[in-house]
Amino acid sequence: MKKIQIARVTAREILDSRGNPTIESTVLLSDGTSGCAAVPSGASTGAYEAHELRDRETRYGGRGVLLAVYNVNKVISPALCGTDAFEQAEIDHTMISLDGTKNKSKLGANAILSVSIAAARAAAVSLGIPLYRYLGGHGARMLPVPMMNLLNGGAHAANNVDIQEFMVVPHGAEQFSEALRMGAEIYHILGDILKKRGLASTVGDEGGYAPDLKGDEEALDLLTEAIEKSGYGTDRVGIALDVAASEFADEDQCYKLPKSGQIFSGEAWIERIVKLCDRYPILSVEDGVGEHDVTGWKHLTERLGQRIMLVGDDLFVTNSSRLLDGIRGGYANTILIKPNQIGTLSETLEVMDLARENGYRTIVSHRSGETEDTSIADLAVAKNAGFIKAGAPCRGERVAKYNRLSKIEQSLEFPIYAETSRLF
Ligand code: 2PG
Ligand code: MG
Repeated sequence: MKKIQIARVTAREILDSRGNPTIESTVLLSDGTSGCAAVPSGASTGAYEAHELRDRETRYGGRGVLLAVYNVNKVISPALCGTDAFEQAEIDHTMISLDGTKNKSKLGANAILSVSIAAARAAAVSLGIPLYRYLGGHGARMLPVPMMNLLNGGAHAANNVDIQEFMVVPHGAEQFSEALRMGAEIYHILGDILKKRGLASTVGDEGGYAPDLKGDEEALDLLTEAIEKSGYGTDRVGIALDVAASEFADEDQCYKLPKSGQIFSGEAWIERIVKLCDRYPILSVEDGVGEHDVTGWKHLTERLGQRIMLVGDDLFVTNSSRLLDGIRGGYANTILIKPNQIGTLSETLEVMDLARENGYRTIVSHRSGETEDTSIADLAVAKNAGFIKAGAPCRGERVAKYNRLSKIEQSLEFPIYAETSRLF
């Protein structure tokens, strides 16, 4: 059989869902097939994430990505030309060594990841199979439980709410498409409740409503009311929070909420989270404490680790060595998976395997600045991740991921919906 090789890689600057530039790359193979991928961008980024290369000059207020585009066209493309298209590890390692830095700051993690995913897509197209099948083989048939962000706060909305994300989790559905319907119905019921109370029903970066509220409890009351009104009940639909506490944890591990102005000691802050989990049907808390607060993470895990998913986002940044610290230190029990935090597909797959081997759950995640790229949907199915968070069932760049999952579910002969109801 003739070897199929990478013939050329090209990149371009496109716009993301916030109107900021980002990079899209196309990998062309020697058999004439090609694959394309675009990279998202975060607002509440972790300190240990791989480097997103920006031009830092006047265009787009310094956010242009022409340097990253240049790196793909002039540095990565010649280096990958002739590489076997099906050797994803070799493709990724060539780019990692070409970059040579620890955090991919020379070529840019955005440049490298766009090529890494585009190469996998091209290989799948060349074989005539979907991306999830190419990445996950025949064992890939589990649809993830969607965590849908219905109320936006923190760095994602210009309102007075400090917690970044209030999500509904329809884990008691029979199948993914039913979970999607449940989430969308609850979204509209919540919109009606907000309008009736004279609260704003305009949306934030991830498509969730972003009204001014009296506090986090009001957000949780509203969400619980919408779940109850939908008729599905809180035994089939739970709540997940992304506190994004790294945004407001200070060096002494005090928590100073930027919008409400409240200040908590580390201990009082954990007590507050435990109370919220006791009072509301919360099943998952992401970044409940800050990324540097290892003591806080250990306490939180001792208090809640047996009954709540404690998710490390800024804490682990999709990085195997940081996850290993958590496994050895006994903190958190779930990892958020964002490919652009680490910068290649191979490293993303590796950390997902490490999590599974050590009993950590995985949630594949979008970024707050997204594109219409749907590769995270395929990734979630490929690795039987169990969960995906891709925002509200609103805004094209969010629903693109959910619609892709519905399509995958329809095309599978024996799809299964992550059977989490037994776990909660
Ligand atoms: C998060 C993400 C996605 P951002 O904190 O989990 O919801 O936000 O992309 O801004 O880091
Ligand atoms: Mg987060």
